[in-house]
Amino acid sequence: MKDYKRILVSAALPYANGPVHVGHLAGCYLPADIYVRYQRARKRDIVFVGGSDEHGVPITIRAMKEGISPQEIVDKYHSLIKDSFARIGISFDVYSRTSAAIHHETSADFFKKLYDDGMFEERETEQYYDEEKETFLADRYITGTCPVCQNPNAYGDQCEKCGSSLSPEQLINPKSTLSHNPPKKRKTKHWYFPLNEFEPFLKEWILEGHKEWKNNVYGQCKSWIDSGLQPRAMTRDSSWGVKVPLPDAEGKVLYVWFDAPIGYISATRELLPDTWENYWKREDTKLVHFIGKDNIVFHCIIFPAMLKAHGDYVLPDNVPANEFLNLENDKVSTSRNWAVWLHEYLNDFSGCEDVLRYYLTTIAPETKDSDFTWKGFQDANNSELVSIFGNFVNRTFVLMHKLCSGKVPPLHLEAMDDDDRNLFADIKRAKHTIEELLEQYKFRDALFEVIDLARKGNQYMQKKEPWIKAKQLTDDLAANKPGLATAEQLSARQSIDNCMHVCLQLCANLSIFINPFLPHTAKKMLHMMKVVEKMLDWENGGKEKLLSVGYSLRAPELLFRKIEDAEIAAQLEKLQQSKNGNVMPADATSEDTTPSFAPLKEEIVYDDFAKLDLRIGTIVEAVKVPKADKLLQLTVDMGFETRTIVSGIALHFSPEEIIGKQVTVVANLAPRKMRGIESNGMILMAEDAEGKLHFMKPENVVNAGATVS
Ligand code: B3M
Ligand code: ZN
Repeated sequence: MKDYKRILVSAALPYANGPVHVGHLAGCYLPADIYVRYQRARKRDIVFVGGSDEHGVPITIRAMKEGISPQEIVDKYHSLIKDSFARIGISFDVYSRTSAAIHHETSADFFKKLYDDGMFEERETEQYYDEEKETFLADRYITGTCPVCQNPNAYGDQCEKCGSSLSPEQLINPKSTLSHNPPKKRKTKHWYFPLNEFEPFLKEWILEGHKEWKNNVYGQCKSWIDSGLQPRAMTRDSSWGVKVPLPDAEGKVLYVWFDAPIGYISATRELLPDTWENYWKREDTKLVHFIGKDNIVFHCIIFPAMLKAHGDYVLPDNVPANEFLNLENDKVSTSRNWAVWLHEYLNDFSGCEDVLRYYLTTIAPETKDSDFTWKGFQDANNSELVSIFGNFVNRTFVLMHKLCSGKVPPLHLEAMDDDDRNLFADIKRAKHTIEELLEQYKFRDALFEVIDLARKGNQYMQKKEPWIKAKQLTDDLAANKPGLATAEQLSARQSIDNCMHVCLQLCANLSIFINPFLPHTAKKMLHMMKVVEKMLDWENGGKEKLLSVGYSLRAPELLFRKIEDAEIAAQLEKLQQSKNGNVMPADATSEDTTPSFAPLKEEIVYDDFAKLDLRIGTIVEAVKVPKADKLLQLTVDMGFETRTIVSGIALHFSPEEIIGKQVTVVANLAPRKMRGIESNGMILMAEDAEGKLHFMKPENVVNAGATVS
């Protein structure tokens, strides 16, 4: 391992076109924060940079749709995101933004340097243009009929129906999704970065030099490199972004993935105007990028190639990217509002910041996709945080006040037994294990070690039962038994003292170990122990004498509260409303969307399937449900009867356009009241990658009431 003098940590810059959700948090912000807090506690020279990504097509489109300027969009979300990060305790040293002047300057200079070095190739190509909206169109913003399967809603890059990958030229009757007019071809000039020329370097540097990177990261890099690298355009036609710093570049801006990673450099400059170069240009800096898996290619291939081309900068030592976090067995979808938004969580569970940090770390998608469930969240809180960690700390403090008048009792060396010594040894061992795991970016396992140590504390106390010994002493006193062996009483007293002493030193150690993960909790513990923050220095971990004998401590305060079933039910209900079509206005799609698929639900047997009664019905009437903009009240002819079904599709279809359509109905679903209307059944829909809904209907018209099996 290299001997590094300083560490620079970055966390991906979130697009400022929507709030952040728990998937983002688990994917990169929490692991980055845990790593940084741990390194800070070790007194390492470390800087943690972040900021909002405020350029790119999704932001301009969003602004156009809302009829406001891109700046207004990013202002709104930048503050919201920054504030949410602060509240959950992501301890950035600087949280900047790519619309900042310093970033425009930094990224334009970077581009100019590469340009002056003759790095770019200028190419003229023809691209689709929307004349009404006066903008070039990214492939995704053109739709038309698929030449392969005739699907009328294929995208310019892919047909979601037959899976063919397409280019806009192949679409029949292409239309702009912005104006719905046919787009026109226009000549345009762009600057291409010759990624292909960096292939030998990347092969050597990653495939040979970084075999220690996580399997998912290394694997993705390898498959990219193996499939051959192409020159990539590093500029776009747009009025929103960093202007291309060349005289003949009117209307051109830097490609968002060119300037965004440079945002890490700009943020460091903003924080340390005089010394930022130490962190970027000295070989003894360890640069670590925390990101989600959809950003791997940009951080492991494109940005390093840019840094290499520039020549002055260090390259990342590691990019510990995480996989995705799903939600209640379904992929997170911002357009469908299938997400747990961080700012909403913080409002709904005020004071429970660390509970989310805890749960997300225990289910972190470190090696494969994982699943957030509200039940899992509740269990993690109630049966781990409350019952193990909180319980141990609370019992220790309560008993210390009851049995030792609130003061740290002495440790009677002559009365120490194996249990006492073993627990001290466990503390020391845990420290080393946690350290090793954190250095290897294994946050989930490291947190497990901390909880396990608290569990050992509980077992120790349970075995020692100081309360029984205390009762013995009081009983003796009350009975005023003369002639009782004093030695026994002395031994009872010593056993109580030793147990409470050891437990208190364990509490102090636990506060040090839990601090990187649950900083709010560590702070509460400091307060209870009446010690200063300095005690949390990592080097104090493993010590046996953190709290001095005779020192009086504060009364206990509960670290965690129980989370009630009703709170969980309320969250599930909120999510369910999204299923019913409560679509989030934020179109928080990223520019380079990799299609991802919902994970398979758990296996069922035929009998489970056979319980479903699926029927074909015909919609005969449809009206909007008053005061519920997502709901339509449908009257469906089921052949054997006519039913009312409430469906959350009002944002996708107008009542007129669906009358007469055949649909598939779950006919034996128990009735449910929605907005006071009883809904008898459910209409099946398919959802495409853009979150658009499609009816599931028979290929040819069949009689209403026909069974589906
Ligand atoms: N904004 C994409 C994303 O949020 C992008 C990351 C930039 S990191 C330099 O997933
Ligand atoms: Zn197709």
